[in-house]
Amino acid sequence: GEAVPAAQKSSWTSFMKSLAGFTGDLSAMTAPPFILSPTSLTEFPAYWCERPELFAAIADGKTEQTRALAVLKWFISTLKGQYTSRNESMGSEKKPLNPVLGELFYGYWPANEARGGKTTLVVEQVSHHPPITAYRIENIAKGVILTGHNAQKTSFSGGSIIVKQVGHAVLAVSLPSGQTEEYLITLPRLRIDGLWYGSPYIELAEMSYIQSSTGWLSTIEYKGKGYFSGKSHTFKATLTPPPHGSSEPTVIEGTWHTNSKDVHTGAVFHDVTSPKEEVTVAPIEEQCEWESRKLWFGVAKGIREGDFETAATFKGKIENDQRQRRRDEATANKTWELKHFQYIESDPVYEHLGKLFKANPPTEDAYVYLNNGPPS
Ligand code: 0T9
Repeated sequence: GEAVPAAQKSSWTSFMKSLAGFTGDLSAMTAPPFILSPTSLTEFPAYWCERPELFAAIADGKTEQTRALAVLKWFISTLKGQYTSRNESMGSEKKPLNPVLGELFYGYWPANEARGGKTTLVVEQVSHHPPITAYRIENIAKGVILTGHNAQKTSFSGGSIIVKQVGHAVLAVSLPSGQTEEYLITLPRLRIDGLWYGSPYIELAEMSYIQSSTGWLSTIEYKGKGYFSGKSHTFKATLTPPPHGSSEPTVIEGTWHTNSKDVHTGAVFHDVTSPKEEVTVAPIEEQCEWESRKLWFGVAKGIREGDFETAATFKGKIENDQRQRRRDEATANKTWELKHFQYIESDPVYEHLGKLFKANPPTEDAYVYLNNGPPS
């Protein structure tokens, strides 16, 4: 294919061959230099809040229904960033840096009223093998909080990588009444296509759900080219009222990377054609050793400048350091301690809200936030 540099053609072909029949941890596989991204997966949770005004606006909904719609609108509006932004910034999907255990990513969105006020982000790599990333996003003034974790199960089929996302997120809104409303968010399946040409891109498939503690449920169905609209990145979302109520469902249709409409009224629902606001991060000099951009600095610089030897040298150092730490822990009969999260085997919110829409699996583990992020 054209996207593969001539000198890396054979290494891309062998990478593709090793993908066939592959199941397990894709992130640990060595890939040819042209497909490497200088960004670590610990940065990805920032995609949840690149339109922080939509996140904040959830608190302004006057009814259970309007808040459920605001959650759906915010969620749909994150998809463009989550799943197409590497294509926009780097020409195709790329292989992110595989975070080390304990890697951190701190960021915030400034206290700008037009963007909903100050919002903060805390991310921690809570497992290396398999990779699991936990995150917390808070707009304290608005009382809107998102807590979640992400892992992936990957397989290869029909020339595409199929990614099942493992993990979930819980969005909590504190209401003026003193009550807290919760939303359980599940994640869509991904297909990574375009691999043979060396220009991978993501399409979303199947369904994801947003179940509110009020009973309102959003069911989001994803289709790509050749399905019901023939267009890429198509979705249909249905917000269903709680059973036994008198409200009507709302149906939204559109493409998640552009805009969508309420099918009955024709009103615009979401529109992500306006500029987003990327997360603000402290300058590297002020970061601690575990913060992603500081930790990966040498590797990222090498990748950006096409100096893959330097990138590999720095990567080797990070990996050796990690191996040594694991050996030391084994000798001392200790395990790595998480900094901002505590593991729980079953998330009570998932268990409770998952029942309402028969979530599969019926229970999931989670990482509880310890409320000890950096001062903001
Ligand atoms: C959570 C997101 C996730 C992480 C990435 C599959 C993937 C790692 C996980 C699911 C975010 O909220 C959303 C977006 C992109 C997902 C990544 C895309 C991707 O390719 C990687 C995997 C591990 C690879 O690097 C595959 C090899 C590569 C050669 C294909 C580009």
